[in-house]
Amino acid sequence: MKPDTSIPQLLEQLRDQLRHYNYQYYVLDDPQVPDAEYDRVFQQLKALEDEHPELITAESPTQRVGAAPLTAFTQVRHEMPMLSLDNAFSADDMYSFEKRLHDRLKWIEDTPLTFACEPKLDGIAVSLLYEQGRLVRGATRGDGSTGEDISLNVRTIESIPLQLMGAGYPERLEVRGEIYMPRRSFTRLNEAALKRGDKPFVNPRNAAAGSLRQLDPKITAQRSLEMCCYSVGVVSGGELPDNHADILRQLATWGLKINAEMAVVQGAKGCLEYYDALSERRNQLAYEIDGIVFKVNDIALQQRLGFVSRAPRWAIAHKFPAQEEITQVKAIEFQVGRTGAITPVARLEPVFVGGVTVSNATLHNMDEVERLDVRAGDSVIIRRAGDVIPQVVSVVLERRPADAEAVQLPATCPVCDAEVIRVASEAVARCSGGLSCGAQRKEALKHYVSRKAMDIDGLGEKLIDALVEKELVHSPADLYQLHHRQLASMERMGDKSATKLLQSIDNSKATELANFIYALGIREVGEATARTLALHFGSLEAVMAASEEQLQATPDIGPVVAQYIVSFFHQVHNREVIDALRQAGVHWQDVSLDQASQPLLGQTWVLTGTLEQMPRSEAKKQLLALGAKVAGSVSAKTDYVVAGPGAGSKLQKAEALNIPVMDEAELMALLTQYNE
Ligand code: JCF
Repeated sequence: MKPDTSIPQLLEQLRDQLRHYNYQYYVLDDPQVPDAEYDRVFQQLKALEDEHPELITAESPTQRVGAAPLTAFTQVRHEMPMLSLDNAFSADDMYSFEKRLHDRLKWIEDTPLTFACEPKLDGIAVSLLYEQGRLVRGATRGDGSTGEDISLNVRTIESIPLQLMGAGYPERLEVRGEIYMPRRSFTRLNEAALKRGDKPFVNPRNAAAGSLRQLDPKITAQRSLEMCCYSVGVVSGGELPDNHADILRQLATWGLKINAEMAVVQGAKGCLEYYDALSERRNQLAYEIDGIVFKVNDIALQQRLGFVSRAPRWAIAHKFPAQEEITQVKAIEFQVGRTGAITPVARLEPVFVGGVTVSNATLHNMDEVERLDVRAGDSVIIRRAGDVIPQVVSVVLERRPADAEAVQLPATCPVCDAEVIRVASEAVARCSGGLSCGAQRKEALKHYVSRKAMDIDGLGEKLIDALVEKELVHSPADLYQLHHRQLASMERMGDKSATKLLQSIDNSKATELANFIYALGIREVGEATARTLALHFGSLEAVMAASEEQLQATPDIGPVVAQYIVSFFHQVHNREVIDALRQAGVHWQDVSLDQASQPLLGQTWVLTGTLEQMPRSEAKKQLLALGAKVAGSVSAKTDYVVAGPGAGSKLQKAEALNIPVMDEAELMALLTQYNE
């Protein structure tokens, strides 16, 4: 401490520094110092405040959490009502909106109106009141006139400044915006809830609402909420710019978070272009949005336009197609997969949701059916967000028919009548019929012909179903015995397509060991494991002869998979099918030992961040020696990313592309294993 710095001054310096770091991190999404630096300054401030408790202020960054739980929320009357928005659902609605504005304003200029646009966040509308730059109150919108005082909860949200930055803010300033939960935080929260056996939140909006409605601010503090500001309410003792976009930019200079996608466009045409561009990126945003808000940018024009009932005439929300819809469950059926897994599926009254018509939704397993307590006849909420498969999120219990019965796992397979077995430790129930079960045979065949397996073109699902049902095909080996006449007589098959199909069945005879192993459909043996087996053992005979111990000695194969492999080859039926396939002419080249010593052949790796146990060049050399390619940037072609401390954009990209990431310890373990 410099001798001329007083304690109060030093305290304020530390607080300002923390506010600045916080602003960079939470508002700009652009941290400039490591977390450790923030923690250091925070601890320094905390220690100094502990020595001088009389100098603690409510705006100190140390004061965000720690308040005692409330017993109830108090009501807050909004000085200016918090409005809702009119909706538009089509381009036509947007042109009508523009026309209404032109008519009312008697707009005769030949330039279109200017609009401010931003994504409409799916969260909870709140009001923040700043007096002399200090946050004095946070309130929910409630019914627009009266909300609840959630001051203690909003104070825990790091993107909400307790003290405005800079200068020039009005003496009283009410800022309005949306508190929301970013997708990542939502996923993390629900994963944790499921792990504890708690009920997950249905969507990020409910999670945000539930987190804000906590009487104990310590719970809110753990929920990673954010706030984005979109307008002002009460403003006194100061001036703001004369247009909406500049007002928001002004708020940003005071440390308030505004939406990074905010833009200014001309006319309904410009609005629609913005809408289309953002629709494309909707699923890549860090948060969920349900549309775009367009506002007449000029505040003087907004004032001339005024309000109708509860909504401003000068704004509109152009909604995206809904991602949640309500529909009815017609039935709950059980499907049998390739490995016998019995999956409950909800057959739905078709419903348009998330841009497609959905008529089925998987219920995953009986645990999920029990968790949801979903029954035939129920009204359910279906959600299809992004490209994710449709989910049943909840049952609307008040609409349940009186006679709806709870779903039971069938005792026998719905296809082959064999016993259904549910291992206590597993969520999945299985048909014990094996390949005597028609459903498993069909699925095994579909897998066998699939592109990454034997790649037989022209053998679609329907045709396989028909071939199995007509008993023309029992096992993959039967495919190679099919005659032109049999194929041509199948529904929707002609002379030509039969010839083509026979040709591609014939072509599939020349294959590779890894493809063949994968095509066998051994439980848990995917493409990568099949390749590992091929490269490590070199021949099918060697794989078939391998013990569980030998299998486990190869990378990526644990005790469970090893057991599946051994038991697969142990079954007489499977050995017979393999023999028959080879008899029919299916063949491949064994993998030479040279290649076998290159288990990473064909894989692309990326190293990023700092490695501490060996120089990056050495790690690269070893990976190359094992047959991998080592690339400098992450792309969809990357197989693995090794990330050390300080990894940045490459790691982010890998996560975005769902590429497996390992740390240095995992890499070392892998290298050791291969080099033994
Ligand atoms: O992001 C939102 N949910 C959002 C809601 C954005 C806005 O600009 C809004 C709003 C509700 C009312 N503007 C108004 C006037």
